[in-house]
Amino acid sequence: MPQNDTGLKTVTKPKLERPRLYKVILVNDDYTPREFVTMVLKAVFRMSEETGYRVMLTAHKMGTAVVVVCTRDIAETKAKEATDLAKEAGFPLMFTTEPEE
Ligand code: TYC
Repeated sequence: MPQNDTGLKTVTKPKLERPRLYKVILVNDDYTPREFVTMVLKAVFRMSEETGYRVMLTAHKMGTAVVVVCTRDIAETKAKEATDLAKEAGFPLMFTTEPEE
């Protein structure tokens, strides 16, 4: 056991950091129909009609809305899945991710 000049033994406790969490962000645009945005929120993020509509409306009014907070891996997968669904349907709808402070 190492000793410092106090003569006391020093014990180092390994500190495990919590994994950083990421936000999935819904971005407003002028072209994607409201119903389509709500449908994607229901399909990809398992939201109810009411919650999906409310989140869609928040992005529509504020420019962006936080959809969910989760691990980086899940956030990136879901954001891509949702953005790809829109792309396939010919809409510019975008979901992005960013780390939580
Ligand atoms: N602004 C779109 C419209 O008026 C609807 C919309 C809402 C699009 C939210 C994207 O993230 C969005 N048709």
